[in-house]
Amino acid sequence: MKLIIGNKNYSSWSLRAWLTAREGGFTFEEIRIPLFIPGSRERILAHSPSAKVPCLIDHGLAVWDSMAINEYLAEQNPALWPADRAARAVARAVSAEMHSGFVPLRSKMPMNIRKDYAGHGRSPEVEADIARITALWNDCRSRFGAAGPYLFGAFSIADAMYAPICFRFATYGVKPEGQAGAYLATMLANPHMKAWAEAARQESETLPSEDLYG
Ligand SMILES: N[C@@H](CCC(=O)N[C@@H](CS)C(=O)NCC(=O)O)C(=O)O
Repeated sequence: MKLIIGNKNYSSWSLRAWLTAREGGFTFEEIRIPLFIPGSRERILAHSPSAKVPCLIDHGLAVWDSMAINEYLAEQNPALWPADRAARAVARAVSAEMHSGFVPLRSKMPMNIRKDYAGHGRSPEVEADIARITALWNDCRSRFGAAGPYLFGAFSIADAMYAPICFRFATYGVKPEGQAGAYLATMLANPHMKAWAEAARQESETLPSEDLYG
């Protein structure tokens, strides 16, 4: 298996698939293609028909888009979704909500692990996204999280989908209230998350379009 990803500092969609693959116990070769520099698009297109990362290659089969990759991995390791039907339905709902939503937060607070942008990006629309994510995390933790520290107890794809939000909250100094705060700490202490962040700090490329606040 090969996983094509972008810059670890910036590529939030890449993190969502990479973390699922790591937590799911998969062995894979990581191919990192720095984004938005001359030749990036051609290099990505050599693997990914959408010209975007992440893309998984398994025995010659290309699977692109973070959710499609995560579902593909879950078919091989069903423990990546909660076992309980109701919990699984909610896990899929919150994952889909992340995949298709939170546009204000994603545009005003792009993932940028190396930076300290505490206090930046807090438009009313972003505040609404933060409130919704906090409520959603608290709801998942209180209804489904009893068996462990993650949204649905054990690690699931829902956690992978919100992993870049955790790095954003660290960068932009967002401190969610209630169980959501403890959940954020759990995610930031996850060994795979720490390894990803450490690799992001070692990267040399900078993208001025993403370094919004200096
Ligand atoms: N919906 C896609 C989004 C993928 C995406 O937008 N990836 C960005 C990097 S995080 C990308 O490849 N950008 C390169 C480009 O647009 O040229 C997913 O979930 O994987």
